[in-house]
Amino acid sequence: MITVLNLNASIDKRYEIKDIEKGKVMRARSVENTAGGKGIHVANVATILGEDVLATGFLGGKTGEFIEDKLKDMGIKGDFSKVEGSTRECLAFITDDLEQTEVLEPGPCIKEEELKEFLIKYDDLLKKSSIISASGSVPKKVPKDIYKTLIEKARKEGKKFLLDTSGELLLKGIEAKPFFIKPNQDEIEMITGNKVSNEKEIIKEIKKLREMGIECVTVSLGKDGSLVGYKDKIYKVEVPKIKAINPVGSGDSFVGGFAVGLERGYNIKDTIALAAACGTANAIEEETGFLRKEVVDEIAKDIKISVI
Ligand code: TA6
Repeated sequence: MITVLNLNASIDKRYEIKDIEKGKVMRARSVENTAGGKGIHVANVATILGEDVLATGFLGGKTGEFIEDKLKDMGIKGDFSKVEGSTRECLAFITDDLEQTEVLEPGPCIKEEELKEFLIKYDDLLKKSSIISASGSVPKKVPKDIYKTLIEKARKEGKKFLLDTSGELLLKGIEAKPFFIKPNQDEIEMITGNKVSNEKEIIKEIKKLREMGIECVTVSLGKDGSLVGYKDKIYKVEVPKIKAINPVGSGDSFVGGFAVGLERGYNIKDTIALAAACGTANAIEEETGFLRKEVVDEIAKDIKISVI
């Protein structure tokens, strides 16, 4: 089973609006509410691909109930710790120029007992899981070394841990050497202190991260694919050209595909190909963190992976 951690779930509210002007009243043309948080996108993709997936984290209030209902509609199994605070909402404004402006709420305050309860649940889920995937931010009062703690626990159980987060959560998390990370160029700079502006520099930093004990380091190059460091090799992944409609959630879809590849025991090349196909398939859908299995299969045929 793949266990997906989404500690800071959210109702993602997507507004269609003409334009955004500071200090003005603006009326949205439409609003769409979906279950979000990066982990929920990961869980959705892995579920669509047919794997046994369980999503966990904290949920509270009416917003938490909304997410539970949505997960049921999406066919995603969930086992969340109930908290007193309310699950957050994240707002995305799509303006007529097709730019997306986001406002992400911080999330509820998690009490000490609530965190303890979650950790007990996690220990239990670890035993039943083969892979753990964690994405995104954490709610208020959750310690910044939470992912480090969760990775150490997974390591003791011999379970692979995929970590896709940012800032201090990532910095502390990598101290526990997760199996997989997916930093962007700014995050690489934050971790290694070195600016990267071209492929050669990215490869150099991927190698450093590998030497730190992280088995697989993936860096997205956007529409140009990605670079993946695994064992002593660097793979260049090229994806077919597509007409992107909504690339938000493509990183999460990549993680979902990667988790599925690992779960199925694919070799690294096939795992990367599935991940890249999922990231690309998400970008041609309007819905964030969604894809179609048949589209993934088609795109996978055109993914090119070379060792450089
Ligand atoms: O970028 C959009 C998104 O994936 C939304 O689903 C929203 O919930 C947000 O990211 C969450 O990101 P965070 O890092 O705050 O957990």
